[in-house]
Parts: sequence; structure tokens; C-alpha cells
Amino acid sequence: MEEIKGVIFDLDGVICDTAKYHFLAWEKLAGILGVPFTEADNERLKGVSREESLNILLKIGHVTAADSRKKEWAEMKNGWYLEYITKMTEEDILPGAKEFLVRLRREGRKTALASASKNAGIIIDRLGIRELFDYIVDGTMISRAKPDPEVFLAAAGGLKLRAEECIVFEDAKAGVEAAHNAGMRCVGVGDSDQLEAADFRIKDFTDCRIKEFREEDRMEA
Ligand code: B16
Ligand code: MG
Repeated sequence: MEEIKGVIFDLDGVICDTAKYHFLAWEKLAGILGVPFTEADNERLKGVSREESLNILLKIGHVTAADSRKKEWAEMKNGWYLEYITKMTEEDILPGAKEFLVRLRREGRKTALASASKNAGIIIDRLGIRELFDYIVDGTMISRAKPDPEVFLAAAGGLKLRAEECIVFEDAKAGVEAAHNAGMRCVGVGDSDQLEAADFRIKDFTDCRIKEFREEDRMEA
């Protein structure tokens, strides 16, 4: 098995929990539009682009609208979301994630962020961890949403590594599929029952060591 030279991180649900802020902002828009929107519905938006998330929400409420109106709604939602994320601090980094990043770099491995969010840069600056990534791919740099492998292939390209040399940490089903579509191994992060397809699973990064993710320890599907 190839040595793991590059470690690629999703942002929302892996490095920090921005899903709760996405939910509050989408819930506010849904309220205005009279669309019933629950936390279970929000699960379907994880790892999905802003535009596609709006389409899913509108479909739930059987709402149709012109593209110009949809753009306005997406901007309204993003305005509320920004109010939340601009208040984030280092305290919002999920358990063990920063220590894991520091350890990886000390071991000489390359690290990348691969997020569908156009706000990824703002978030990692608020968390104070930008310098812990060798390369960052955000939603402004990609055009195809997960499970398309584009975001992870762009991250590996930025690290100048081949897919087989990289491993991905993901919290969403579409993200695990995207990693596999990129030809990369994938560790599922969190306790979602949506992560069965991942090669390995961890609850969080507390005491996480990269050597735990060896081929011979790969989970049975
Ligand atoms: P934005 P990730 C994703 O982040 C979120 O999981 C998803 O819920 C969100 O719709 C998407 O970013 C776009 O976010 O509106 O900020 O561009 O998990 O890929 O880090
Ligand atoms: Mg995610």
C-alpha cells in the first residue's frame, strides 16, 4: 500500500460544525417562504453547494421561482450565515483536529482543505488555522459538487501528489463517494449512520494517528 503523503480535510463537519449555522440560516429563509424545513432535511444539504441546497429546500416546499429570485434568496441566506460564522473562534475547532494537523505536518505530511463552501477561507481565518494547510480548495474554485471528485483531485493536484498517496477525512455520504471517485481512501468522521461506505471511521480526532489507517485494518463493508 502507498504511504500516506497527503491528508485532505473536508471543512464543515470535520474541522468545525458549521452545519448548525447553515441550518439556522436555511430555516430562516424557509420560514419566510413558508416551507417546512427540519434538521433531518438539513442532513441532505451537507457537502452540497449553496445553489443546490436552495433547490432542495424549494423542492421540499414545492416552490418554483426564476433564477434571479433564487439568486436573491441564496444571497439572503448567505448574509445570515455570515453573521454566525464571523463570530467563530478557535474554540469552534472540533476536538483534536488542530493537534492532528500539527502532528501531520511535524511528520512531514502535506495537508489540504477541500470544501464545497465559498466561505471556507473566512472560516479557517476565524479558527486561526490557515497556516496549517499546504493547499486550500474552496467552493469558488470548483464547479462540480460532491460526489464528483473534482474538489479532492484539485486538492491532490495542489499538493502535487497522486490520488493513491492521499487520504480524505469526510463527514458526509456524498463526500465519501467523492473521495472514492477520486481513487482515494476515506475516513468517515462523526457518528452519522451515513458513513458505512468509508474505509475507516472515527468519532473525532482525539488522539488520532495516521498510522491507524492502514490497508490491513480496512473495515469490512
Ligand atoms: P457556502 P463542506 C459545505 O461545506 C456544507 O457542508 C454545505 O452544507 C454547504 O451548502 C456548502 O459547503 C456550501 O457552503 O454556502 O458557504 O458556499 O462540508 O464541503 O466543507
Ligand atoms: Mg462536510
